[in-house]
Amino acid sequence: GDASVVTHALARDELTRIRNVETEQVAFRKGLVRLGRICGYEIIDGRMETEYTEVQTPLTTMMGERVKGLDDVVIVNVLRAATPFVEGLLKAFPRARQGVISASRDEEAGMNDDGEFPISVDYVKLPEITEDDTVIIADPMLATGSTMTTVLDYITSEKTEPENLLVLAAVSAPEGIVRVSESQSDADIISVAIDDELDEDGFIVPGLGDAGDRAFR
Ligand code: HSX
Repeated sequence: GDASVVTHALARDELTRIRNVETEQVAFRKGLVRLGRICGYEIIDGRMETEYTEVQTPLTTMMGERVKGLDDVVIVNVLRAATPFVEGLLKAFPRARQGVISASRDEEAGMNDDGEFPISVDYVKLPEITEDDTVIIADPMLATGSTMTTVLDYITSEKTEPENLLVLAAVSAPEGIVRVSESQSDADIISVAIDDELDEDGFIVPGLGDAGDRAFR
């Protein structure tokens, strides 16, 4: 898979606002929702096809255009930070089926020598995936990539391979992009920004802090 950034100016605008340490909980959450919606529109614009179809207006008939594949979308919510991000994505994909995976880093254990965290997975509920599906795994942060590679293992162990497998993040670290690309060649990574580095605690720098805490605490 490849890695790309969302180039829409509004995506950069929203991300800059939620990076700001002054942005409090409600504004942070709303910003993540808006960012999710913009990312959804960008996925539609960049990756989905349209088809021409006749439409009857009140005055005449004409050729209109519809987006194909909007009924074949699965959004996977990586609890908990992704919840507002997914709420935004659902505005772009209102008929998407949803999966939920509760996966989190064992922060106590810390990073191992390979820069990886142990991941605990507490709950997994996925809809059936078909070969026509575009599966979007949403998590605002891709740091070491430990969480996402674990989540991807659950998706790729399903019996059917989806047509498109997308990892969507707001902010990624180069380390996480490398880890996901090396372990999951089928997944394309889409991120609003790719930041500089990880600190010794595995936090993205400059980043936006802990997205889950900023949205929910
Ligand atoms: C945060 O850490 C995010 O929401 C992700 O779920 C996770 C990313 O860290 P990593 O596993 O990529 O290091 O809770």
